[in-house]
Amino acid sequence: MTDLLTPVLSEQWGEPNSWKLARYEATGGYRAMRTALTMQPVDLVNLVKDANLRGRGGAGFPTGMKWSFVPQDNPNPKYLVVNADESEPGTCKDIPLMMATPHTLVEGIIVSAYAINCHTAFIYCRGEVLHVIRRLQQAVREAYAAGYLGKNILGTGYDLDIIVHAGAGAYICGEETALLDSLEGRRGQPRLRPPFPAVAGLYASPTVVNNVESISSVPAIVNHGAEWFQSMGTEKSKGFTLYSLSGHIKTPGQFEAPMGVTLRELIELGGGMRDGHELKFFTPGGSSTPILTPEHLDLPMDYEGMAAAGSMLGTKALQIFDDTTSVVRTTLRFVEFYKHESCGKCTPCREGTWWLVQLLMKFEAGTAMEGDVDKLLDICDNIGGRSFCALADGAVAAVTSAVRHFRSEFEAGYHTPAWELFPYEKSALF
Ligand code: L3W
Repeated sequence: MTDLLTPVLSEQWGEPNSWKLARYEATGGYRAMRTALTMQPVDLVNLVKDANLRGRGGAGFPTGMKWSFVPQDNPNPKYLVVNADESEPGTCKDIPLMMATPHTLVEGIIVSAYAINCHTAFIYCRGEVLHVIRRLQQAVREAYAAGYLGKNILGTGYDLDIIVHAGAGAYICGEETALLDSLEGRRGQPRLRPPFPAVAGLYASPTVVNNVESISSVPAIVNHGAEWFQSMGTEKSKGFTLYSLSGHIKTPGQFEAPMGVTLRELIELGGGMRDGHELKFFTPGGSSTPILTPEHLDLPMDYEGMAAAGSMLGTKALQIFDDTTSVVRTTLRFVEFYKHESCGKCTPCREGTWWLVQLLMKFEAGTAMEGDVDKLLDICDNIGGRSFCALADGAVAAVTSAVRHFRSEFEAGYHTPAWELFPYEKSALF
């Protein structure tokens, strides 16, 4: 099975001192930067477009196309902001990447910033992960000392500063416009789009916001070319990516594989389901992506495969739940998260997630009333697509997909508590 793995980003993970500059350079690091700085920025944009790298932060928007939206005739400074605010339940790929090989990200930033004519880049990292922030700061310091950042990088005349910014621990700041508000010093709340950040973002200037994994994938594309990247993956979803497996499998962790592997293959890579139990449902890409069931085990885990199944690839964070799990309880836990993290700016999200939690608690306690499943769906109808950003849609996706696949389990909540049907001790994660 391990021949399925394509370790590019994760190749050096677990090696001694993988986070240090000397080790990174000894394994070919900063070669892409040297090549890129001899190229025309527009050629770099075209290279990433040709590779068809799609954003790894959840939406899968083509990275090169986003870069090409930056209006170069705008006199304002151009900014690059790395979204390192990883906080979606289940999502856990960017933090290991930044801990193990922060220089991959720093090198990716230098190449990407040069491509869009940017001289100030930010890494917006969630504030709770102090160890990650320290590691990033150390890598940035090393890069300055080596002449890879600052004025006149390697004598090319190109200047770039990187600022590592610690957020204050709000999930909403993973939404790109809320992140920009937070970076500007305001309370992190989403803005209406358009204008998209690529046109008017940080300080109303053109700003590219990309996820950590997207930017970190750029040096390998520069080193090996668009064709090499295109040789991996499926027709419309190219390249390698980090799949994160958690939950009821034997060896959870990160698995870097081509786009389009199946969940069956990933579960095998993760050592299989825990003994004596079967898959009941899973999230393909974090709690915002509609849950899927064993009938979807053999679908390609790519953007198209997941969309065809009525879900999304999202952040490729697969949370695996076996037959001991109450889908009602899981849905409640997910929605409690969204309720807690709702920024409160728009009513459907602020009030709607609160109502969903109230009702789901009744299902969990076995005190829901006949017809409450329809009420649940009705509340979802009044939230979905009516909020400022995708946060509330995430809550709705969790509920509607759970009811679609397991309606009878919700109806059992009219008379039986979830903890009687699915005792905690049996479903405990280890
Ligand atoms: C210029 C246009 N730019 C779209 C850009 C847009 C954004 C990207 C995707 O995220 C998922 C969901 C959440 N001109 C453009 C354009 N763009 N049209 O493309 O945009 P969109 O609207 O498809 O998705 P979205 O609402 O930004 C939805 C997840 O992303 N999410 C992401 C969190 C990521 C992190 C992280 O990276 N650490 O936390 C947040 O909502 O769950 O699955 O850049 O500007 N015509």
